[in-house]
Amino acid sequence: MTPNDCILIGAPVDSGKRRAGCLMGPDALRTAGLAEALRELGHRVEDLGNLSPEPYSPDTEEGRLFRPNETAAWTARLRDAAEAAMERGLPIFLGGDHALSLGSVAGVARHAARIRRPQFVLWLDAHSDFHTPQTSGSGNLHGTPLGYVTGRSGFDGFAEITRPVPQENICLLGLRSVDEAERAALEESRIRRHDMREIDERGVARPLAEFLEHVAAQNGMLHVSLDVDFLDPAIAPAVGTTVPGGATMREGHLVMEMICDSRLMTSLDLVELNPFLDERGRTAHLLVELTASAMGRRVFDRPTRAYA
Ligand code: 5AB
Ligand code: MN
Ligand code: MN
Ligand code: MN
Repeated sequence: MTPNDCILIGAPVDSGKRRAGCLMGPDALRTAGLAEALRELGHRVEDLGNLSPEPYSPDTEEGRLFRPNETAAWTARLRDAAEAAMERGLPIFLGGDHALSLGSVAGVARHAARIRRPQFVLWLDAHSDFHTPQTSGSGNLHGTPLGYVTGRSGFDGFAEITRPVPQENICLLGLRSVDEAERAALEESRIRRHDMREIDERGVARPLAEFLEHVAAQNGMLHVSLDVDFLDPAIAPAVGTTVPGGATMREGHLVMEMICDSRLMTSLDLVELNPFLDERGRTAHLLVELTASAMGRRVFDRPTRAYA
């Protein structure tokens, strides 16, 4: 793989849901050897350390939404950090809960618009995260990033989305927990979606290959957002929102290896790791291994990439 300038951006966002602990994620990923694994693959690595949110008025904890001011402040900071990092290399956002993707995706989409290339998003997650603050039943904003970046309304107090990601440029893979309001909105949308049943029937490679070919055909930028709960909780226990029946170890690696072969990935989120719930660091280590697969670790080079 051609060496990349990897820019590690610690984003200890913990305001996207009520169960605390994701703020320890960036340091767990560092401790598990993320930078070393990337350097071993020949990449240059710069670690920007941990960001903090822009100044904000403290949340009152009284409303239906959980900590909207804090998440809006993170969104503004991360959007600018993402846009700036895209100028210099391949940003890897070390989460932090999935609310960080309101900012990371908004920022990379702005960069793509500026250089006049289409932005695509691959969402690896048990959940569809397509709520708006109004449709969310929990009030937890980690369930809303795709609603925000596609330009759905209702995100009062959040930076305005000037470059929405087109629905047809988004692919959800791994779904097995979708709320009724999300299902209705998804069915009216052009978002591509593949649930675990489809993965059982067709394997993970075919739906993913279809999407990657679509991205390549349009010379797109590809943001990959990896939520720990994409993986089965038996192999990745360190997450607050476990849903049984997730991707296996090999399905996870295959996805990342195919992303690597496609050479399309231009930015990456590693989100929802809650080290407080981990078992001897195994989930953090798995995320490092998966990132290595996406960034060039392999046994043999493959002569072909046909998954039809
Ligand atoms: B995650 C749920 N849909 O809105 C909600 O982990 C779960 O970033 C959201 O995918 C899960 O609270 C958000 C029930
Ligand atoms: Mn999830
Ligand atoms: Mn998620
Ligand atoms: Mn989760």
